[in-house]
Amino acid sequence: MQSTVEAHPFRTHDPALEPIAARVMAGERLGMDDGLALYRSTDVLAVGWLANQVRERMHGDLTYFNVNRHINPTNVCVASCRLCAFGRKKGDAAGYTMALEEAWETAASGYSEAVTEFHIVGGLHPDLPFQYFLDLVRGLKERFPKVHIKAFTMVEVAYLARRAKLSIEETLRQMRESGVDSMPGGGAEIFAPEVRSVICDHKIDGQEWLDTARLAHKMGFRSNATMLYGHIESDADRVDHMLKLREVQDDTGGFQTFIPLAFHPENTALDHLPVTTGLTDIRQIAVSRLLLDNFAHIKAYWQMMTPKIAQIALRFGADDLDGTVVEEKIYHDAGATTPQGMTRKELCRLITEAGRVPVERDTLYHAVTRTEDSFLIAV
Ligand code: V47
Repeated sequence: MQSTVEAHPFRTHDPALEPIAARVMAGERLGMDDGLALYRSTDVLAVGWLANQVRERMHGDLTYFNVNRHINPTNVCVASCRLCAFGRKKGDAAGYTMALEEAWETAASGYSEAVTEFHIVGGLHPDLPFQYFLDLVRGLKERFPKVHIKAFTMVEVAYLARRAKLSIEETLRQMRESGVDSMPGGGAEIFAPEVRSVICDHKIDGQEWLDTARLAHKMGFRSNATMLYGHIESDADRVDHMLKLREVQDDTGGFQTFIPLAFHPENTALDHLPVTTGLTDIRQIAVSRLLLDNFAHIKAYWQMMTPKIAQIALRFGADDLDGTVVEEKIYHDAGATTPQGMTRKELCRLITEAGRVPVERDTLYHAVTRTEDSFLIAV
């Protein structure tokens, strides 16, 4: 893809950005101090301009989206994370756990376009055996053999391994055998221990999350990576989080896309915190694109940042939009007012009106070609 760098010389009123810009243009790697300068710069448009250069160098105008469906089999969770409005203690009247038939019906329901991906995550249930999750996935594969199953965060994998008294490797092996194709990026939150101990003290620590991802990649799984920002973390914690992901990526190449997730405080134990602003969200997209030079994709999760901000993010470094989703629970329990799902047509409109070219992809970023009848859901 032709670079537009020469045609548009970089201009900024922030001298701290000049040396960073020179390195970005030369394709050199940025570090902690650069990350801090990007967060602290008063010239957010210049930061976005630089991220857009990298985005266009990598993908031109191409913007990826997929037709997926989220399935959350249970919200019962032992973790009680302060960041979370979704989880419920066992015995809570608002807790739910889907019977297997119900989960399979959910997969088939509520959408007229053929999904290419099921995204499955849920609470850390104290009683559900590992076999339930294996049966859930196996049943989905039997009913929807062509649909890619992206299931279980590194946190769930580690929890299921502990409960089943299996090694992480054996747990991943059995997951693969049952039909899990790749893993979503959730549960990473912020790796810094002093932040993690406040927002999600019962989850695996950051190092275990990274080690589990590394092992999964070495076994041939692809996964995504996330970062939860906009709560009590510092700029340095965010940069540190992304540099740790970059280090694993140097080793494995297994991460597909990075998804910064803005904290939604409503109905959580941290509901005194303010919500992030639009500028914080698009700056985060830009800094992600600039620091994560070995990640092919940066995803704007419209459920979290609203379709309007997600559209702007496509000019600040993002090249990837998640997805039709159909029924989102985690953000909506935390007060999100965005729609629960979006059609393929609406996603294409968002992308085209941002001056970009929509490409429907599958989970592994192969372009999807549709025929008329492929819009009917396979049951
Ligand atoms: O891990 C939970 C976050 C994540 C809140 O891999 C919250 O393609 C904000 O990981 N406010 C789950 N965030 C969602 C997730 C995800 C989403 C879209 C695509 C992919 C992918 C992964 O949501 C959790 C946590 O970081 N979260 N509660 C909250 N109140």
